[in-house]
Amino acid sequence: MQPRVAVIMGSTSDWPIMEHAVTMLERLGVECETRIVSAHRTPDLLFDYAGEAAPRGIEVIIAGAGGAAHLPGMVASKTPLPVLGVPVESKSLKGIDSLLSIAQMPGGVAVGTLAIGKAGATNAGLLAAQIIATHDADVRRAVETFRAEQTQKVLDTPDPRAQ
Ligand code: RP5
Repeated sequence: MQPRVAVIMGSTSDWPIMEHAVTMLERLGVECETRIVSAHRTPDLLFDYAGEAAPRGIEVIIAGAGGAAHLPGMVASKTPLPVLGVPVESKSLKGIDSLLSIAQMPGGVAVGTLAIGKAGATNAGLLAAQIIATHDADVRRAVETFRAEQTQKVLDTPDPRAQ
């Protein structure tokens, strides 16, 4: 199957967070590919990968990185595709550095910045599916079903002591 979403990250150390984006995409039936692409360690690969993503049929790029998290912004500078940035928690600054590095883009080059860590990766997968759902009825139904089930789960267990 042709992957529609690329889930990329700066290091294998980002995978325990970024796998939550993949889990959500799989749950919603959206094909994705995963790659290590580092802004600092493999800059030429970054440029090639970002430039070739749209011609290969990728529709959304999710990019996760920590610390001096330049990957999402640099990818966005080389592609017209929507780029969703996931700040990965760093050891020294708990991901605040990652968040600010990803969010503070100059006007004219957009990165949609998610929350730090697992929730951000999960929501990047969900948001990528919602972007695709604007022109794909199957993915739209999958998103609607996921949301309805999530709502019902909360309504079914109103007492926290019963969980
Ligand atoms: C960033 O540096 C990566 O995205 C990762 O979050 C961070 C640390 O990388 P490693 O030293 O663990 O490979 O580029």
